Amino acid sequence: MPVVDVHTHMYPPVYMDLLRSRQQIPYVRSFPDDPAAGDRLVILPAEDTASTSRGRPIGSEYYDVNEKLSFMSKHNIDISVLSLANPWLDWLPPDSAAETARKVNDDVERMCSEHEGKLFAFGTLPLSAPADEIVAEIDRLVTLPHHRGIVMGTSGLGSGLDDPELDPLYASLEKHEQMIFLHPHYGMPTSVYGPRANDYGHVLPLALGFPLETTVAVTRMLLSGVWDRFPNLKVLLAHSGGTLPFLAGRIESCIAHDAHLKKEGKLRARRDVWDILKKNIYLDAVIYSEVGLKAAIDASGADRLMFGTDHPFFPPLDEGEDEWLSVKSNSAAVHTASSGDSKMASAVMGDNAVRVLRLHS
Ligand code: 5CU
Ligand code: ZN
Repeated sequence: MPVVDVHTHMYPPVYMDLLRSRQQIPYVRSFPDDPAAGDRLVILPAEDTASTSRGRPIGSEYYDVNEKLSFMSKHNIDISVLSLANPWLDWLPPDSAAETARKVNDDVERMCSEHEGKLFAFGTLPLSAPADEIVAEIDRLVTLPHHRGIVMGTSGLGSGLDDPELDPLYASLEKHEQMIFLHPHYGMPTSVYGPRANDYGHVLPLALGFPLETTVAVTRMLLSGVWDRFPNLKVLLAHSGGTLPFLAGRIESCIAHDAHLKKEGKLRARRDVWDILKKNIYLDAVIYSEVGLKAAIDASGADRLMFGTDHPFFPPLDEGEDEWLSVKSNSAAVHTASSGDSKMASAVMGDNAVRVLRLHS
C-alpha cells in the first residue's frame, strides 16, 4: 500500500530568491549580523507588525527537497504531491506573473524529475496576469510529466472564486481534467477574533479563519453555479473542506428558504451541495481528528478522501521530536475512522490519490 501525501508544501529555490529580494509582504528577513537568529518568513499582514518577533522561523525544510525526502522517509510516506505554499503568486505584478509562474513550475518539475516516482506536483497559476496568459500556463502544465493540476487560493483573480472572469480558467481545467487544490491564505478580518486575539497566538486565524475562508469560497462557487456550468470541474479542498461537510445541510436549508434566490429563478434545476460533494469535490484528510474525518467521509465518501500532512507547517515545538504530531494525528484519525476496514484505510492513505491523480509509475 503506498502512502501518498497530497497536502505538502514547498517554496522552490526560484521562489525563495524572490522572497529574499523583497521587503514587503511576502518576504524573507535575514539577519546577516546575527546568523544564529535564523531567517524569518513574513506572509501575513499580522506577522509584519508584530514588533521583535516579526514573521515566523523559516528553515531549509521549506525549500530543500532533501529535507522533504527525509521527512517522507521518517514518516513512511512513499509519494508527495508538492504544492507551492501560500501566498503563491497572487501578489505579482501582472506583467511579470506569467514568466515567474513558468520559472517556479519548471523548478518544481525539475525537483520531481530528479526523484522519479516519489514526487509529483500541483502547479501554480499567474493569477494576476491577463486571462489568456493564465490559460496558456494551464495548457503548458499539462505537458509537464509530474504535474497533476494546480493549487489556488480563494481570491482567484482578486474577487473570489464566483467571479465569472474565471470561466475560461475553469473551462480549461475541466477540459484538461486538471484538479484544483483549493487552499486558504487570507483568513477572516482580524476584527472577527476580538480584542485579545493576539494573546492566543495563531490559534484563531489558523484553526478557524482558514477553514471558514475555504467554506465561504466554495459556497460562493456553489451559489454562482460554477458546477452547473462546469459539471466535471474537480476541486480538492484543503483541511477536509474547512467546515463544508459539517455545514452542508445548513447551506442547503438557507438556499431553500431564500426568497430572493427563488424570485430570481435560481432554485430551479440547480445541483445541490450534496451532489457536488460526491461528484466534484475531493477532500484531504488534514483535520487531525476522527470526528472531523467521519464528517468528511459521510459527506463525500471514503473514495474521495486523501491523506495529507501540511508539512513543513506545524513542526514539533520541542527539539529532538522526530515524529511530527501533525502526521501522527492525521494518520491515527484515518485508521480509527476506518474502524478496522483496512481497504478503506489504504484507500485514504494512498490508493485514492494514486487513482485520482494518476500517480502510477
Ligand atoms: O494549515 C495550513 O495549511 C497552513 C499553510 O499551508 N500555510 C500557512 O501559512 N499556515 C498554515
Ligand atoms: Zn497547507
